[in-house]
Amino acid sequence: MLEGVPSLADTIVAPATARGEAAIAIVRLSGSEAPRILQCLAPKLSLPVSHHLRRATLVDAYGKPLDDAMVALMVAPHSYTGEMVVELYLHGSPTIVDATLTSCLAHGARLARPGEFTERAFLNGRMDLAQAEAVADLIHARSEFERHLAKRQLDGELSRKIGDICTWLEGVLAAWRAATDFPEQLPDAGVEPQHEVALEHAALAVAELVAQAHLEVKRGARVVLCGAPNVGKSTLLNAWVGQERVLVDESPGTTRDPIEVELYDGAVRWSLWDTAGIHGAATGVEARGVEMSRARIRSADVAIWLIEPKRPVWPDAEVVGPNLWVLGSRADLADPPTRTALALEAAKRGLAFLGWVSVRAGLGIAESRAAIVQRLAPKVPEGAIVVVRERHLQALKEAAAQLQETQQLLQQGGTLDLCTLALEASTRSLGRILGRDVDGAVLDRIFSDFCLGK
Ligand SMILES: Nc1nc2c(ncn2[C@@H]2O[C@H](COP(=O)(O)OP(=O)(O)O)[C@@H](O)[C@H]2O)c(=O)[nH]1
Ligand SMILES: [Mg+2]
Repeated sequence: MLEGVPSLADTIVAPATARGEAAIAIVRLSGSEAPRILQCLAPKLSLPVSHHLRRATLVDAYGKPLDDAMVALMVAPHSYTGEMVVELYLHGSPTIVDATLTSCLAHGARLARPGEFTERAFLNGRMDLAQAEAVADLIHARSEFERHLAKRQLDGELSRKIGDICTWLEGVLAAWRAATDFPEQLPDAGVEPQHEVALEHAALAVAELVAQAHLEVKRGARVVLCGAPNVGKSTLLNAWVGQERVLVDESPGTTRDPIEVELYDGAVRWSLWDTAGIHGAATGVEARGVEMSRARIRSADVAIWLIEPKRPVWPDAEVVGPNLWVLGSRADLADPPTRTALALEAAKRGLAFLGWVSVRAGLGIAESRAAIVQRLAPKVPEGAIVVVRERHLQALKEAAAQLQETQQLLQQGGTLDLCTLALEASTRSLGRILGRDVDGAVLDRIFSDFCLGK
């Protein structure tokens, strides 16, 4: 075996709980040597029955008492990784965890890489790649919606859908291959109406998955607060966040660098950027701030342009677009007719108007935030399968294009060979979502995103 290359034959160990003082800390071992290492750690303990908790006195690498712990053995293949797994439930002290790890290493275990337990679960067929990714999504979920989607993906909802589509396509492929391989035995074989139906079904199912992709669920929608200087952008950001995150001042040009905060509202994760006020007369470092604001607006999912009633500055043509919404700020400075007139003016300019807010008077702060969140919330039909990963969306788009190519070839009377090639490509693209024929570098990238011990 190559030096330094991690091997599936190794027994791996890692803390399964976050580092720090806690009620308990869990250390997990996986691999064929796990039961033996458990016996080294707990010499007085007879080997436990699988999936039963036992109390045990653990000893360190020198045989000295280490901790009074609970331990469990999960006999292969009925474990997370599909291998022999041992879990040690220790008193939650980092020093106990360290001594336990040292002892495991002394008895032949190797420290796991991030995500290596889940990678083994995948390699041992305990879950497919989409499910393994869902494990990471579940752990990183910040909103109830994300958690819900990750759980459904972990339960195999997306995998079953992809598996079904692959099965339809493989049925067609099998018939086409037989017809090309044995033309003399199957003289009439070739493209049959049911094949075209299957392809159409598959194309529709893939298109539906693409249409229901919501990558912003995972990364959060990027929202930018923008407008002229001194309209109350920074004040509003602080009010929404509930603490003084950015500087506010009555002199214009206080905010220069874009500043980001992360917000969570039920199903919606969003990041909010404060930006430098946009105006034509900026020079020097301020002008650079203005350019950064414009760049932020271009890359944002949504831009909220604040206008204030005393000197309303409307967004210029460079920033206006479907993702720019207008919010009235410093509402306390205007009477209701002025506010109504400005709201009408926004409508006349074809701008989506969210309402009025005054941080000073404490008006509309929660409401304006709620209005934004409501518009950001993914519109997902009940029960729809939602794709949240770029990797999945990419593979689905490729599969859709290859399916379309197959259908076009059929219509244009292309040879069965060519149709088969295009259809095979499509099936491979879909299979990659489940981890079929995925190369090691891609796996490394996926699993290195995991935390240690998962
Ligand atoms: N009257 C009034 N003044 C406000 C309100 N919000 C902010 N201001 C003031 O407007 C000035 C500019 O605020 P700031 O948040 O720094 O604006 P920015 O330049 O757009 O970020 C400050 O003096 C704030 O105190 C408000 O709701 N009403
Ligand atoms: Mg500011």
